[in-house]
Amino acid sequence: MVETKKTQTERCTTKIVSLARLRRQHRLIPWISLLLLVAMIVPALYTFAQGPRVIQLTADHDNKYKVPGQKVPVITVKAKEVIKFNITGHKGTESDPKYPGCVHTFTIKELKDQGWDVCLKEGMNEFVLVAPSKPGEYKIECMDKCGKGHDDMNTKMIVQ
Ligand SMILES: [Cu+2]
Repeated sequence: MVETKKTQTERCTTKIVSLARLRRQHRLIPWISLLLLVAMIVPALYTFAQGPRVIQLTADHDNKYKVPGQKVPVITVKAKEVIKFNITGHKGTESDPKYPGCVHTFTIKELKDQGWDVCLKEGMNEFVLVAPSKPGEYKIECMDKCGKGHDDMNTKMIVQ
C-alpha cells in the first residue's frame, strides 16, 4: 500500500516536471516562429535587392543571335521571371526601311503585345521583360530584314 502511494507521488512529480518542460517549450514557440520568419524574409530581400537576372546576348554582324559560351544559343527562363537583357547589336549587311534605326529586332511573335518586340540599335541595348506565364518553347526572331541569314536569325527560349 505504501509502495503504491509512493509510486503515485512519483508519477505525479513526473507529470509536474513534464508539464513544466512543456510550458518551457511553449514559451520557445514564438521565438522559433520569429527565427523561421527571419530565415524566410532575408533570402527574399536579398533576391529583391539583387534585381532581375541578367541575360547577355549579341545580335551580330552575321545576322545571328549569340550567347557567350553557347554554340547553339538557348535561353532558359522560369515562367513569369523578370529578366534584364543586355544585347549588343551589330549592323547586318542590309537595312530594313520598315525598322528605321534598328539593326535587328528581338521579337516573339505571339508575345508582341507583352513587349517582346524590341528594336535593337547599334551598340548596347538594355531592357527588362517578363517571361510568359505559360511554360514551353518560344522562338525569338529578328523581324528586321538584316541581309544574308536573316530568315534563320532566331533562337530558342525555353520557359520552365
Ligand atoms: Cu534580321
